[in-house]
Amino acid sequence: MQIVRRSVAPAVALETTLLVHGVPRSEARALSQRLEKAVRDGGANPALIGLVDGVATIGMTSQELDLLLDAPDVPKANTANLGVLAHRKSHAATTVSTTMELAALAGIRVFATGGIGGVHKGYDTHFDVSADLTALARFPVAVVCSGAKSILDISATREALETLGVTVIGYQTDCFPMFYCRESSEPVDVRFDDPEDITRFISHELARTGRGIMIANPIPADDELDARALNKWTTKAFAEAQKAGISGRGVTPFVLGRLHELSEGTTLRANIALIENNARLAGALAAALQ
Ligand code: PSU
Ligand code: MN
Repeated sequence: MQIVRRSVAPAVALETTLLVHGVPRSEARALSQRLEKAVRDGGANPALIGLVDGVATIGMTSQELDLLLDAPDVPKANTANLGVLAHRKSHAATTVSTTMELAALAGIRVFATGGIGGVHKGYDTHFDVSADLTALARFPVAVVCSGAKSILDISATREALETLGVTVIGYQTDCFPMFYCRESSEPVDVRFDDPEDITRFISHELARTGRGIMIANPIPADDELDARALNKWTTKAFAEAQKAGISGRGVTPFVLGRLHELSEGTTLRANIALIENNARLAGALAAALQ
């Protein structure tokens, strides 16, 4: 695989899937700029990761992001299809799983995103488990996120992280957050209140285990959504996905997109607020990790 590495330490990895598939096209450029600024405010350098004409690019330029945003049907790359898309010289947006893989390759130890993929609801009849979970067990990167997306089965996702041996740190919380909501009924493994303490821990732990760590940073209280309204929109979005025959990699982007529409932008605003908050914390952690 051809690799271009332009990241400058201390770097924070950012993913392209949330820009290309997670928000409306019209919002993506502004969001990428906000995230880059938040990482800088935290004291580090952003490194946007994606596949540009088949080249794994760590530290994409805004022109390269434009190529992806202007191209029709950019595929979503997880660990199963990243190599194939590189081989075919395709553009691709990297998910949490492949952003972790490429960040690890470039020696980047901190990554900021919104929410990881996990175990989808109804997995007993329709098995859909994100490659993000196994990536967390494989690549030594600390992923700062707001837990798992509320569209997932949160307790099954929490159990899967446990099975895979992924340490889940709660930043100033005892509770595993649920993306748009600060709390779920699931616990974290350990609570840390001080970013410098997290830095000291992850600096040894990533090296010791060679595995990833999840740092769960709840959505800011002012941006949190009402769980009941969210549930209503989520149920509707999933029913529509099923009716439209959406499956596999298409499910998450479809459901997130419909939530943004059904909620008239409420989930989109919350999504942007939580990612920005994660980018700021990730910036501070990466700066202190040096
Ligand atoms: N966080 C967001 N929006 C997103 C995602 C994360 O705020 O769109 C993306 C990430 O790229 C994550 C992917 O890896 O959703 C999960 O997709 P799947 O469920 O198909 O594994
Ligand atoms: Mn899936």
